Amino acid sequence: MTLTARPETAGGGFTVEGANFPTNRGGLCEKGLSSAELLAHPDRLTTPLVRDARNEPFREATWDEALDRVVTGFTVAQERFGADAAGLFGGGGLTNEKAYQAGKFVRVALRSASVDYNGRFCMSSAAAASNKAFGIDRGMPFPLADIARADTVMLVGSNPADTMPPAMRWFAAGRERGAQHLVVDPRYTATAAASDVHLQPVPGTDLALANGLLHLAIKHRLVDTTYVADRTTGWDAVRRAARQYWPDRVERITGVPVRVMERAVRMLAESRATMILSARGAEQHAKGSDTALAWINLALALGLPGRPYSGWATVTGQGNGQGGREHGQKADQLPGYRMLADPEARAHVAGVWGIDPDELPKPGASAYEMLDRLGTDGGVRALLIMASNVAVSAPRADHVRERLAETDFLAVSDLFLSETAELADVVLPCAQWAEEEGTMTNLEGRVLRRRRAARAPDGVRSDLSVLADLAARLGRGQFFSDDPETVFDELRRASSGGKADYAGISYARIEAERGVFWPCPDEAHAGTPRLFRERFATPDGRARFHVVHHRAAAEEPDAEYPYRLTTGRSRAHYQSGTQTRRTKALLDAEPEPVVDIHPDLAARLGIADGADVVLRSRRGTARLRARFASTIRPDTVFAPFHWSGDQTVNALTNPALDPASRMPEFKICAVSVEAAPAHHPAGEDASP
Ligand SMILES: Nc1nc2c(c(=O)[nH]1)N[C@H]1C(S)=C(S)[C@@H](COP(=O)(O)OP(=O)(O)OC[C@H]3O[C@@H](n4cnc5c(=O)[nH]c(N)nc54)[C@H](O)[C@@H]3O)O[C@H]1N2
Ligand SMILES: Nc1nc2c(c(=O)[nH]1)N[C@H]1C(S)=C(S)[C@@H](COP(=O)(O)OP(=O)(O)OC[C@H]3O[C@@H](n4cnc5c(=O)[nH]c(N)nc54)[C@H](O)[C@@H]3O)O[C@H]1N2
Ligand SMILES: [Mo]
Repeated sequence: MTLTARPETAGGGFTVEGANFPTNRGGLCEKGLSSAELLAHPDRLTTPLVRDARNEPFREATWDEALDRVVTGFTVAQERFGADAAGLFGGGGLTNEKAYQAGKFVRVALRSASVDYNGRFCMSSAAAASNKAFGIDRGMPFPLADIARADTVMLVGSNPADTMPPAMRWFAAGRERGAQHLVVDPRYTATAAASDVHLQPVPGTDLALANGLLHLAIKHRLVDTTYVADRTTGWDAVRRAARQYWPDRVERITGVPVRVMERAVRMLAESRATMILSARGAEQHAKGSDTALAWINLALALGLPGRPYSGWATVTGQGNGQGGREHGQKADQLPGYRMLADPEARAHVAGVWGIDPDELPKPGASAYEMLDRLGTDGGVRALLIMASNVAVSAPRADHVRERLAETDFLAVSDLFLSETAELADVVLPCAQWAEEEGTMTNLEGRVLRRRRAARAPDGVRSDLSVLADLAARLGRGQFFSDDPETVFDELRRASSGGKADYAGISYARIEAERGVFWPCPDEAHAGTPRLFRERFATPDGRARFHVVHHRAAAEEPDAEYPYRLTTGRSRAHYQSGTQTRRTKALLDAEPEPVVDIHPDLAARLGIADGADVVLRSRRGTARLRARFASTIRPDTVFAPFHWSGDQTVNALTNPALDPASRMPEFKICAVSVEAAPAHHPAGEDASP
């Protein structure tokens, strides 16, 4: 996007316009268009805040005092409880430079294993599946614009009409050419409404559905046997396992009629170019990585990955959701998508960092596991949270807030006093996207420069310089820089030879070429817009099939909690809402969260349209307004997670984790639904 100075508008004289860029062709969604308002929002933090006890109010402090307190918090915890007692929780919204610096800061300055980030809640299941099947995790192995050239596109648990409006032009362009689209979603979403076929499964049954489609593909001889023989391994076991997924059984599990599955498999198999696109609906489950593998199995059996305008891809969420997962802010990972447990990877990165490989810690706990153990024996005691609002966005949020309160020391870096920052001992006011230099890697794997377009308010600092300054105060300043380009050049060396190889990508090249696709191993290399044309990133160059089986959700409905709750996004709001709940136009569009309930279910429960309802799960309650939606399955209710207080939907969600990716089961838990008792002013007796 471009920022243009226009004095008459809100937002400190800036308006945001979509730049005419190949990915979005000048398109922006309303959140992007209104984002300038946040640059000069009266709630922006412009001075560090500290307090001596959690029950005291914050007072303003100098940066010196605030950073000294963070260092003392870390040091005291480490002296008492060991190196891993100090940690950092990062974010997929951070630039590549900051994500890289965050991981390095924990390993080199704190010498701790305790670092992970909110991308664990976002991309980890798809990432685990891609790595297993293709040997690499780049969300889209082809440019976004290729969507317009595909003849059949199936979207599994993805609602781009609300979550990626600028990308919809590529879907629309495809449909104008005659492409057919299928949507798999328990709700009839805006995306489903624009498609040809809607499959409406019970939440948490996508794995069985994919295996059922594979069964039908085998039965109707639609498998691309030449491709399977030439480009894959593991097919025989998967073919045998698919026998168990005969159509009637799959209809019983998923609720998708056999005739709809029959139609879907023909559409996928009998088109010249077919894409299967996955997103959080299929992935945020305790079996999310196996579910992604099931869809990859289907794509491989049909011979899609590596074919023109074909393949399997996952639609990455956050601003830097792709780059954020490549540079080492993940508990088990080093820059360049190297693995921390791999001796060669440790030697390479330690060499670039100028330390002994033995100084590098072992892999640490994943995001939810870190939060769950805060303040306990063996857990993190002093934590810095950078770019995530976990008090709202983490599963089982009431428990997470309790754990945050149990830390010995908590620091939060944010633009606003988020619900998480409210719990801290020290709050660091940071610069935001338009106010600093850095790179981001978009959902296609294209590395882009984000230029500084506005002056940061006086008093705020960039996360990059905060981390460098903290390292200096910890006596490790010689290893860190606060200059984005210097950090990026070091990142290039650290990533060199790794899977996400940025070695050939410089600031100058990104500028001149309007972005460069990784892998790009040297300056002479053109970058890689399309992966898998000749080989996959596995040692033998072949993609791998994996046998995966359906199982129940970690929590299925029962007598006490009879309905399924699934959660996700609404169009006008972003994530934990810290930013969009402060934007007038967006708040006007959607002032409060609603829970979508089928009118038949509402009638049975005596709930009126627009009435307040209380949702209850084994972990907590939330109070939301009912919205009748005949577009949702009657056994399922849906709520967005963008609000806080007694509207915190994550008070309900289940932190059951996927064994491979450590992704929590955001997309399904069992709840009860009842009409809310009327609100009574405080102090008044509510009894009749
Ligand atoms: N407006 C808006 N846009 C956003 C964001 C935002 O907060 N607001 N966040 C960004 C981020 S970080 C992300 S990760 C992306 C996410 O983008 P999406 O994945 O498109 O968004 P979600 O709403 O989380 O989930 C998509 C769909 O999954 C469906 N679903 C729920 N359970 C299941 C299931 O078991 N199976 C299937 N097949 N579908 C299911 C939901 O009904 C929902 O329509 O959006 C990005 N864009
Ligand atoms: N129930 C349920 N819960 C979910 C999901 C779901 O579908 N259902 N989706 C999950 C997903 S996919 C995601 S990505 C997470 C997102 O949830 P969060 O991790 O909470 O993400 P944000 O709300 O984007 O929080 C980012 C915070 O960082 C601040 N910030 C923005 N830019 C910067 C910066 O440059 N530096 C610093 N220091 N701060 C910055 C913002 O003001 C905001 O307070 O939520 C997850 N939670
Ligand atoms: Mo996300």
